[in-house]
Amino acid sequence: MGEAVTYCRICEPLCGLTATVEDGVVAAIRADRAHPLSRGFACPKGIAMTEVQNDPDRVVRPLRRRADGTFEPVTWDDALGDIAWRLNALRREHGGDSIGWYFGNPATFSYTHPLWLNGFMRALGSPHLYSAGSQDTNSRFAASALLYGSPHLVPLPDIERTDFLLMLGANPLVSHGSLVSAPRIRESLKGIVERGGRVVVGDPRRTETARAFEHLPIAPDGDAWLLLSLLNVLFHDGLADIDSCVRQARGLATLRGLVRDFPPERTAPHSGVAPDAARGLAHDLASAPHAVVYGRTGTCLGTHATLVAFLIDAVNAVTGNLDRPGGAVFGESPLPVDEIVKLSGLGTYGRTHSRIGGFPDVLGTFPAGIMADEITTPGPGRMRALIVSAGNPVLSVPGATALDAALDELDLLVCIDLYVGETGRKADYVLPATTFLEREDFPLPFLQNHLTPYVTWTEAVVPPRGEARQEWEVIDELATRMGIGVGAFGPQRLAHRLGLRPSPRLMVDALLRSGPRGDRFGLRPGGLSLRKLRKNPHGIVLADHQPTGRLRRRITHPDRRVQLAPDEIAAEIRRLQEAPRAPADLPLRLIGLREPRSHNSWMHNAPSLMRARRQTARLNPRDAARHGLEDGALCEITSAHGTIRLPVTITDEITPGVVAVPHGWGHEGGGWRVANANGGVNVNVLASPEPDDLERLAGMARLNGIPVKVGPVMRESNTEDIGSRSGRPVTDTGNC
Ligand SMILES: Nc1nc2c(c(=O)[nH]1)N[C@H]1C(S)=C(S)[C@@H](COP(=O)(O)OP(=O)(O)OC[C@H]3O[C@@H](n4cnc5c(=O)[nH]c(N)nc54)[C@H](O)[C@@H]3O)O[C@H]1N2
Ligand SMILES: Nc1nc2c(c(=O)[nH]1)N[C@H]1C(S)=C(S)[C@@H](COP(=O)(O)OP(=O)(O)OC[C@H]3O[C@@H](n4cnc5c(=O)[nH]c(N)nc54)[C@H](O)[C@@H]3O)O[C@H]1N2
Ligand code: SF4
Ligand SMILES: [Mo]
Repeated sequence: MGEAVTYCRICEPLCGLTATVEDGVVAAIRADRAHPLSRGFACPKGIAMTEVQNDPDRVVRPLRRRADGTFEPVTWDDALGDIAWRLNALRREHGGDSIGWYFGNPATFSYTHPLWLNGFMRALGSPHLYSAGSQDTNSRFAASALLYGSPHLVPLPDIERTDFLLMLGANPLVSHGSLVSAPRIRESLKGIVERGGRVVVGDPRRTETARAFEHLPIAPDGDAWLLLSLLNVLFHDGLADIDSCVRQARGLATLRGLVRDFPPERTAPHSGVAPDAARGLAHDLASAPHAVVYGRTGTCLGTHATLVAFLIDAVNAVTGNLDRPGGAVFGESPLPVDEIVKLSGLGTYGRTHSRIGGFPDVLGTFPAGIMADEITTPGPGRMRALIVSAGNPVLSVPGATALDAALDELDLLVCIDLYVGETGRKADYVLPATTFLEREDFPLPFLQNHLTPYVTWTEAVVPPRGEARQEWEVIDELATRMGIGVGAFGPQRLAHRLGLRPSPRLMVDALLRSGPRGDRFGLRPGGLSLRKLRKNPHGIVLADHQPTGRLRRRITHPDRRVQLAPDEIAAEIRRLQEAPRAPADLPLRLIGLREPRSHNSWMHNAPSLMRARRQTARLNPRDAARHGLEDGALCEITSAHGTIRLPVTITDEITPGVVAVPHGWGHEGGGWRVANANGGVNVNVLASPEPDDLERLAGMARLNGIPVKVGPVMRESNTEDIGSRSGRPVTDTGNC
């Protein structure tokens, strides 16, 4: 029996874990008390990773789908041989751009997986790269590209030093923080109040976080209006930090003009925030010694997500809080990230546009919401094969019904996953991936998100179960069989084709050593190297806080100034005002919510997380009464695109006019038996499958603020039950 120190890769704080290993098997996971940041904290999901690791339902051998829909085990050699042959046949006949890849959220927690798949797609010359980003953060990256020239320059809320945090559409007491890595974030937030400061939580639901601090109820999709009104008041009442803006930015006068027509009286009907409250908020933000606005998924999944992300930074800039301690700070990585992004050409926004819908790429990816149309629309560049790694788009993207159907039209679907899930059950092959406990790792994309600069390295805790392989190994082998070179850089691809393969860990070592804190290969003793990280298994804290005052050097616009009034944003503000009203027969707005014991769609097979739980729709008492619903009754929720049925939970935590339903439920994957048995429905059948309904600037899925109606289920019939269970639209719904 032994103990291995590692870190959790389920969500962004990356808490330290200690695994007890018996005979090469993980027997238990505990929080790592010696981790300098998480200091003995781990949530139930992290602990339950033991159950995922040892799950009898896990895929541990390559599987091939038989004609009857069941799966049979095959060898890696057979699977990869056939996949390579079929992909090459498609390339010959239709070109490399007939092959697509969707990578899901867990992919970004591996230091190798995203790099290798990017290299593979580049080698194919295919633009069909999709990710969970268009359901998550791409609006943030697009806004950063407009503001700073670099999509990867994402500001962090400096919650350790701020006096006033306005948090929009985030629930860190459940999510544990996103686009900011801060283990023990609850304590950090409490610290603001203990210092005499305030935390205001703008959310349509009185969430766990809102309850712990001050709740500002806001209308779904109302954030752009609220932020425009805050800017309006800041300018109108002479609260703008003009000196700071003049030093840092350009376009201030234009921005001022753009927000002139948005006094709080005008925005209140849209934002749901009373004029006095909006005014007070603007004054409080301006007068706090250090203040910051931070927005997360609740602000990213609406109609104007990029505009909202942009306005958040604009408020931070105009109050003089951008790139300041206690404001919005730009994290630095111990790797030369800016240089890597520049050299690899990975930091793109709008360099190419999608075949369907003409959407700009964000970091080389197109919106996942167009995948169904890319598969079904004939013509050059039609997507005919799709590889899905660490993703479950059938449950996670908008217009789930359309995607589910479109997958049947593919010539080849391959999933690299831990389970046969709802997407995998449609696949020709499901290839077994290692869990994070079975791979070495380095928190590459999160290094600059740590509020307390920190770096770590972990070795694999146990060997892969069965025949599971790491994604990069699968990609490498597939590329070799296809006769293409893998690599983000041209020379790397050439080297790969010539059989030269520096190991990923060698790559990390070289980047660390040559990075800003590196040992420069011995020239700077005590500097970072992989060897040093391996000697410090709990990781190394690099500084107390992220540095500030260096933004100018990192902005890549030619004038090195924050652009406060790009044309795209002016156009988006016009579109906001022209947005059509929701149909009168769909009077409620649907939003999502995350639960402490779920993780998107993939932890529902862990028995300890599923005890006494079911998916319900949360509704305000007023709306429940109005629509004839009692607590626990089955209700029907209908949008313009589909219908689902769920039991109702009546709670005054929901703002009137809003329904909240968690996503990630509705399992009917071939493999996960516990998940399948727990019922629930796929809420994303209610979201629009139409590319025209995606947000314009980043192709963001509109998963929050969907117009719906709610009513009791009056009549039962078997077909309708199957429809709701599988998340397919129920056709006969005439009882709402
Ligand atoms: N309505 C609504 N929809 C949403 C959201 C919402 O708030 N509301 N949120 C969106 C967000 S933020 C996200 S990130 C997406 C997530 O969307 P996806 O990433 O598409 O879906 P997940 O449910 O995270 O599925 C992850 C898959 O990866 C597998 N997996 C886990 N670990 C590994 C690994 O190490 N390697 C491999 N190869 N596979 C692994 C799991 O078994 C699972 O099948 O959902 C989005 N969808
Ligand atoms: N337990 C758990 N933790 C997770 C996950 C999980 O599934 N479960 N998923 C992980 C992932 S992939 C991500 S991306 C992060 C997300 O991290 P967060 O964004 O912090 O988490 P959410 O709970 O989605 O918070 C979004 C909030 O926005 C609110 N909201 C909805 N619509 C609007 C709106 O129009 N305006 C405003 N202002 N608010 C709105 C919702 O009520 C919700 O409280 O969480 C991560 N952590
Ligand atoms: S909070 Fe996230 S990173 Fe920490 S233990 Fe839980 S799942 Fe893992
Ligand atoms: Mo996410």
